[in-house]
Amino acid sequence: MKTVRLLAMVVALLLAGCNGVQSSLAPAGDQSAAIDHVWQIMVWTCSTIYLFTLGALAWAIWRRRTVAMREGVSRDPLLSRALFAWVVLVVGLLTWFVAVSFLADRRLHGGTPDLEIRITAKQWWWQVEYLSPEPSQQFTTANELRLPRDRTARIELKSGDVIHSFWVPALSGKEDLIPGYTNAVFLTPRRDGTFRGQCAEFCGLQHAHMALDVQVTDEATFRAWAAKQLAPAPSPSSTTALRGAEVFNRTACATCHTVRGTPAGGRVGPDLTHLASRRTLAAGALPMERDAMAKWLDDPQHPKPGNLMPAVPLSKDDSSALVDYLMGLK
Ligand code: HEC
Ligand SMILES: [Cu+2]
Repeated sequence: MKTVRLLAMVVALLLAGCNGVQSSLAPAGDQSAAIDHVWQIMVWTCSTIYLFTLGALAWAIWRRRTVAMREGVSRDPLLSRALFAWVVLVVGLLTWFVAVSFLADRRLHGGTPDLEIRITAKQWWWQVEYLSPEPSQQFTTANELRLPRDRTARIELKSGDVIHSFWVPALSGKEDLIPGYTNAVFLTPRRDGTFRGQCAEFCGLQHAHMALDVQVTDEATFRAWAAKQLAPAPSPSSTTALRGAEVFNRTACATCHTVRGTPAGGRVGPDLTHLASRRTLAAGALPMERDAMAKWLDDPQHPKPGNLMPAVPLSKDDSSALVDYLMGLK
């Protein structure tokens, strides 16, 4: 009974790994589907061969016990023919695997893009720029990637410091972001949803807290979002928020962060123009909530030790006003 329950748990865990927001086994786009296709072919072929080989081994052991012991080593010509056929089969399968992966690889980088995005990985967050031939149509955000369904996005990948790796398992395979070099991935999502991306190359202390929130929606929703992102930051809507804005611009915040439409133009940390429209704080380390924001400002080194934002000493009132201001940056 115990064994059965244990087995059931193992199977449940395995199946759980096949779904969810960060699984390459639940492909939500053309590129991940191409990779999944190769994976399915390989895993099923190899499993079949493995079982077949084990079966043959068991049969050989059984025969050795019963027949061969009595008759001595078999010189059956069928044996060498069978061996030859086996070699041909193995070489044939390997060649097929090579062809299948080659074709899948070509599918990963094809297509004419409908939109161009540049992602720059930094220790330990993602800068996301939506590019356009029209400079007035470009905007920058951070730690989230929104994509329209059934459109192909070409994503230029750069690094601001060390090597990182861009990986949204539900949409595509890994691609490194290398200092001084530009890589690219194509993403063609086919299913609405929220997916999780994760830096997949150890890049320092907070490598694990370097997540990317990916949201795929229909094109109209995407366009509405992009239009809002393009706009400058909303003006503070209360007196405390106004005071928060003043604190932000008076202290070190403004030297590291940009809030478009205000004097703050720093480029060290994430663009905060529409910060509160994101779902997480600090690359997935915290939820986008008032309390979490207060905690982050009070001591950024506590939830994300080693990250490159220092604690800025503020009075209690200034700090709470600052939270008001930031939570209003929708
Ligand atoms: C020395 C530069 C620096 C200063 C000064 C600084 N920050 Fe940051 N800030 C960063 C960096 C770098 C990050 C990204 C940290 C990470 O996620 O690893 C960040 C992240 C953030 C985030 C999370 C952004 C997101 O997209 O989730 C907020 C909010 C924030 N800072 C607000 C502030 C405020 C408010 C101040 C002033 C009290 C401030 N910062 C001062 C560098 C700075
Ligand atoms: Cu990284």
